[in-house]
Amino acid sequence: MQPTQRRLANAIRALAMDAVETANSGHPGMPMGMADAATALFTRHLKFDPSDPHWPDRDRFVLSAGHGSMLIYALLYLTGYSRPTLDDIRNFRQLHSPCAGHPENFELPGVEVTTGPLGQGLAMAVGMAIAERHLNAIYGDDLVDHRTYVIAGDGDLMEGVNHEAVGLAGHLKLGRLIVLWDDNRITIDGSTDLSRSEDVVARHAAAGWHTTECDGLDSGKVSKAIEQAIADERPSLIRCRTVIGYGAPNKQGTAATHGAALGKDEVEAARAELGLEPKEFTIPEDVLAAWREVGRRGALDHSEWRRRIEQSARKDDFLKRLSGTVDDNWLKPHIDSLLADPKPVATRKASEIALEAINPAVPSTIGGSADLTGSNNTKTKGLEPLTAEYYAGRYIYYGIREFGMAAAMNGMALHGGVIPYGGTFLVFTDYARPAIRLSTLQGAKVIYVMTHDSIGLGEDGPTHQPIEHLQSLRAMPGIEVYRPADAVETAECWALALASDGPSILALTRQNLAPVRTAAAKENLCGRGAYRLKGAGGERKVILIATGSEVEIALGVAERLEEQGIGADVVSMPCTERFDAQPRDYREDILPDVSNREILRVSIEAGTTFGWERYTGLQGLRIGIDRYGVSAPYQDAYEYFRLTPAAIAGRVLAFLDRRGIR
Ligand SMILES: Cc1ncc(C[n+]2csc(CCOP(=O)(O)OP(=O)(O)O)c2C)c(N)n1
Ligand SMILES: [Mg+2]
Repeated sequence: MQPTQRRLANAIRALAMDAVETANSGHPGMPMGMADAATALFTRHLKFDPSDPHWPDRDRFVLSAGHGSMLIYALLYLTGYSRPTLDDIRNFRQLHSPCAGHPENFELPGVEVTTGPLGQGLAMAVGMAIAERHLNAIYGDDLVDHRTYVIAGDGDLMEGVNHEAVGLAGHLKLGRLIVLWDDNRITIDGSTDLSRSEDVVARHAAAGWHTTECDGLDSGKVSKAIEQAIADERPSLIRCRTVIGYGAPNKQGTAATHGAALGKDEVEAARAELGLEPKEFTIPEDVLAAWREVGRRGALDHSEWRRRIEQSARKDDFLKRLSGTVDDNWLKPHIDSLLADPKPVATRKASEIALEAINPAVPSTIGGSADLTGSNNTKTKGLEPLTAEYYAGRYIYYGIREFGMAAAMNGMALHGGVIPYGGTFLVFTDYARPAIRLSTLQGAKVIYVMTHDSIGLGEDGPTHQPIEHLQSLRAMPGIEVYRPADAVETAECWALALASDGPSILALTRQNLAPVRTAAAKENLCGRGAYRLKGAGGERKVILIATGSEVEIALGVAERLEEQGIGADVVSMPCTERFDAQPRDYREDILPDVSNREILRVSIEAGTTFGWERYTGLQGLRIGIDRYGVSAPYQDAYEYFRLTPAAIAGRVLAFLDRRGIR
């Protein structure tokens, strides 16, 4: 006789309880409360094949309530993924166990996304559902036909990003997105009555979602609700009424089960209550066998898909696209055309011109903007909007949803087959920052097109003028921040971002910049992160290090210094992270020994000077802005902050005099 669904679910409860107890850390409540719902999903609906976790047409499962990580670890183990092993689970939350505190996409192939920061899993799932419909529109049902399932807690639905994600999903009618809400009415502080009185279901309905409710502790009822959700064309919210920590007789239904081990006595009591094996980490043979059988079932769908792709005329195209490799044959002709006709251009415009070459050559790009399309210059001529009526479109109007956009882009990138890029003002990376951080942690290939990158945006004033943003983004591990100085550098940076495995940020100007790169180069110079744009005429006394719009200014400063007989290099540094990764002799050549007091190093960037000591040395001079900006035409703002060639040259000369170098 087959074990009941409840016994299958109890295997999840047992593993969650034991792992948290052993680690004396973690969250047993959510996995225990949602075990039946997860069992319904995994045994009856989810399309997956543990023998090939990367099968492109698998359903995506996102545990948005990432604190309940033991739920997914238990499911992956039970259904027969090669990892985690039972030993991995025994080592839950310990150093080097893939069963990390929160699910990490880079630790276990069955974990699609990194979750834990509440709200973002669901918001990423929206991006996955967009990518699925987009690829379906291009390649058809034979190759792309899957769903995205989410388990979300009260916290996921309270976070602000949820409103952005739900609004976007409803607008785009993402019917392949199905969210199971763990409605246990408990969060860390206690009852949700403490902090929430909105009607969550009505809010989703108002956003164009299909909604339904069920007893989340009855897997048969959850399964029926999932069937209804599948049948409905809208995105679905299934309100699963559950009890947190279900099965722990004295603690269930309370916040005590949320984030701490149950304790020995309570675990024993739960074992008795649920009829579990007396020994920890022990799953009855018939239960494990039944779970493994569930895991094997997906092989059939998978082999049928394989047969279809083998017969498909689009096979090579599809697989190449999913591999993420990108042609860069657009780059050279594009740069040649820029060099043939040099003219002043804002780098945001240069980015658009580059995209005019990129988008036809790289069909996997999906552009977009958080309601600043005309300012971010993200939409090229050929791009049709991606809408509920036309998923094949390659441009998304995200609305004023920076965080939602960034999270959706993470989901798209992790889904695979698309390369998302999206724009807003650089200052509003603050609104998107938690998702940018998850791009870096997950290695998601997302390209952030962040325009209006300094006081150079002018009249919009201090609320819109980034000051600390560039340096704070550079401080984030795992992302390349590019600040190109002209159209050629912009094209080079785009090529680097497209070739990267991870996320990139392009910081681009609103104001026009004169071309600084006027001759063809043998290599992508921005690839070095920093390079000598102009060598000193006379004996080198000064190295001017500048980025983006300040490179042109640095050239003006150098001219004035040379007139005074002071040799000055100008180093353009579009990407500090790349420069730091260069071999030592290259770095030494560009920026010789910091302690060399005979050569003054000067950084010039229209933003905080914080951190530039790294390249100027403490003895160097750092030119920047260490306060908020001003509302004024940009030339006046530059004058006001003394970021002009004349003013900076004056400061450099005075500095040299003080140091006795001149
Ligand atoms: C953005 C964010 N803020 C705070 C936390 C810390 N945190 C983890 S779980 C949790 C409570 C979530 O409540 P709920 O989603 O209802 O989960 P349950 O207690 O029901 O398992 C909080 C505040 C977090 N992980 N992410
Ligand atoms: Mg809750």
